[in-house]
Amino acid sequence: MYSLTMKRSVCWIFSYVLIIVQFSKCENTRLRGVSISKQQFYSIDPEWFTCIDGSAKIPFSKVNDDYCDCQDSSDEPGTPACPNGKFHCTNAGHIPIYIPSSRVNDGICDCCDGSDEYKVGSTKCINDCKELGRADREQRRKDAILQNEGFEIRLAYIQHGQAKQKETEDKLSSKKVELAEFEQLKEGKEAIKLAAEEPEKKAKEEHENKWNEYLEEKKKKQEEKAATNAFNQMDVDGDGILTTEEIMLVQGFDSDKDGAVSNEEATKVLGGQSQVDKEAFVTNLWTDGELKKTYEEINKQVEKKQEDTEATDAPQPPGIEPEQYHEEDTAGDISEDLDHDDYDDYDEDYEDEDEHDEVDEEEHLKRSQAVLEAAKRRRQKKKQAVKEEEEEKMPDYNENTKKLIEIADKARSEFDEANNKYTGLNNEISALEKLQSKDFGPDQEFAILQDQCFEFTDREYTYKLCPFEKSTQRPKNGGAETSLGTWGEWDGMPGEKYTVMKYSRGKGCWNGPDRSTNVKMSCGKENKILSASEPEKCVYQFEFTTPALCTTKVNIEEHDQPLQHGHTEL
Ligand code: MAN
Repeated sequence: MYSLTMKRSVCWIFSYVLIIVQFSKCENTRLRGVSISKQQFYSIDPEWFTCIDGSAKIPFSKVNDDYCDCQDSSDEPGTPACPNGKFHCTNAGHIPIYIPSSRVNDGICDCCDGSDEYKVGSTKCINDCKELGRADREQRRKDAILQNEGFEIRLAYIQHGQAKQKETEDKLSSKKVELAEFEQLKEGKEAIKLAAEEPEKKAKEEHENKWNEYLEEKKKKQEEKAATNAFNQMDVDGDGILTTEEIMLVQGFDSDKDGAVSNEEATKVLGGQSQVDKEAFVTNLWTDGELKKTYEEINKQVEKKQEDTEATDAPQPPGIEPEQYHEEDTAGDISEDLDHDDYDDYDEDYEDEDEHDEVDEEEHLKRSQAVLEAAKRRRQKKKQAVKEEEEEKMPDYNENTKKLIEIADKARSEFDEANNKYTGLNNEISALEKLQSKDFGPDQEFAILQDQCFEFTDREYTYKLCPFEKSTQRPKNGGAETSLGTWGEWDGMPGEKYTVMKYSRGKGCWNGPDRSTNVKMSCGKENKILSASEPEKCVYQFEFTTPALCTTKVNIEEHDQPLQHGHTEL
């Protein structure tokens, strides 16, 4: 038993030594600057070498003799002799690479094993491939762990996204059912509303018509009153007949402004007649012709004159002499402004010149003031009365109409409520449909990013990305946000569609395009903006990592192994 084990061990050791010897031999015979995979071209004939492209056949001694013979540079893999030559660094323990053969023996260490600087007396390079390889493997291991963590997160994202998608679908179909129900309800409420509004409208119209009739009647009466007053005012002899002679006394009818009212002018005022009675005046002349307008104009002027007179503190008899007024004159228009009371006072004061002389100046002034103030008060009172009359409000509706309004109000508010709910539901459906139309990736893995925003701040700006919504920029030290685009589409190369997001139609750039953003996405354990830049004016680029793109699970053990020769050959 013992001897058998011993024998086996000796055999193993022997084989191992043999392998090492063989490998060393192989390494020893490997030509400088040639990779294992290309070694075969140099081992065919020990005497002759055929250029790899077949362009020439040269004695083997001319290989690596620092003179370029082959067009494809294959005779000088280990020297800088050929212009396009490539030198292979074995870099045992790390990653083998090719370097341009011009870098061989140039005094700079390019290969981590130092094999590119072999000339005697040239730079001494240290071989740090093992350390670099170890660090590289460590880094790759870490990356792989992160990628695997990202992969697990991605699975959770997929679950979340698919659940969300289902939730949206379910919500949408139940909202649609609800909408159909509400549509019916809304239509029912609308019919009730219309039915209730019909009698309400009728009753209100009836009430309002009555009110308007009343107003019209009132207006008519006012007009008649104004006409009667005007008539009485001008009918100075009070005989109930207005003659051209009487009209000629009213200065305001002097239409050609020649200083006197002519017979023609007066006749025209009376509608071509020489006289009219009160009834004809009130019912026809006043309302038909220009008379009313002219008369009102005269009144205005009188009123203005009166005010001017008050302002200069000197009561003057206006356009028509006080004695011309008839007793019947009671309200409105000229008569109001030229109120008898004023003129009674005025007359009393001025009746007897001698007496007047005796009135002391101060007393006279006081009386004048009192007259003016009384007139002013009366005018204000009149204006107030007119205003109140104009503002007379329509009386409340009767009880029956009020009841109908109440019923219609209730029907309206119930319809409004149903209608608002219907509109609200419609909006919810539109929002859900919009959400559903967004492409959250083949497995819904990007859905998680919706409703989240990410920021990145550089020297000048804070950039914000709200995936599937918008991209913005705002000055770091405060100021308004500028749109760098709203969600457009996935814009990756064919086969990599989901690696670039495009946001377009942002704020217009002065002398440039509308701002837009491309988001380059890659696998990472976190959702994060790594960088933001503006490679072209108003075209922005973000680098963004997300677990949603960690699509493969890596075998961590593989990362502990040095990379195989040829793995990264150029
Ligand atoms: C702002 C920013 C910049 C942009 C210029 C273009 O300053 O949006 O990113 O380059 O406008 O005028």
